[in-house]
Amino acid sequence: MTPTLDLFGGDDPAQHGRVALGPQSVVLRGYALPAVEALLAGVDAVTAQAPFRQMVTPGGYTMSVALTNCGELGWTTDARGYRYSRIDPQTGQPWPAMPDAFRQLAQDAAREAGFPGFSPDACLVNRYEPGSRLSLHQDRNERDYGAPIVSVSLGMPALFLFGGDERGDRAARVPLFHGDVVVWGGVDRLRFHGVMPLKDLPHPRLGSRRINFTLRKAG
Ligand code: MD3
Ligand code: FE
Repeated sequence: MTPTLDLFGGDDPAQHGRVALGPQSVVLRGYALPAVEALLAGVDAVTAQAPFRQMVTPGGYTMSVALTNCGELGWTTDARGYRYSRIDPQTGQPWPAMPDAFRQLAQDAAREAGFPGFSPDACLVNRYEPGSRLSLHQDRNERDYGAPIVSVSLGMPALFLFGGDERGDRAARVPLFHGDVVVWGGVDRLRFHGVMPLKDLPHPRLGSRRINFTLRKAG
């Protein structure tokens, strides 16, 4: 009997819609779907303690994306620069604990992508509304570029821009949908990336919002 070419991973749900973006970055389509309600409960618990807010860049622009953090370390920006901090500058309190559902999903996805033993200490939660965008940037505020970054997309779809190691490199456009998880590491860790202005395509569960959270080893 001739085996069928296993283009789509057959019956293994872990292989469902796996799209390579680079040598060491992969989209796991719908990987977060079974955990969505637990993840949204986590977002609500975090934002009850540390509300979404729009921060100002060192260049003086107010970001169109609103953000908050959970975990030991949180990413912030102000007129003095970008950095990770243990204290939320808005509340003066430590950032809320990282929900177990976030940590577990990130660990599983990282292992799936070839990064076993991922133990994040920081989670940046971004909230997009129609028109919100993120211009091309690198994530360079983490101490150790050896650890991957795991990103989880919920709500409205976004067109993600995935560039190269230099700002001017041509960027691929990759749609990211509700429930998609992306893992970025190794040689892809410092690639420029961004998000195109969001269209208003209301999502049945989240309305005119997109939530993206990224789990990182920052310290
Ligand atoms: C590629 N967030 O928070 S997640 C960010 O959809 C950020 O909110 C975007 O970029 C968002 O910094 C994209 C995907 C992502 C995160 C980190 C990366 C892609 C990455 C680091 C290196 C290369
Ligand atoms: Fe980024």
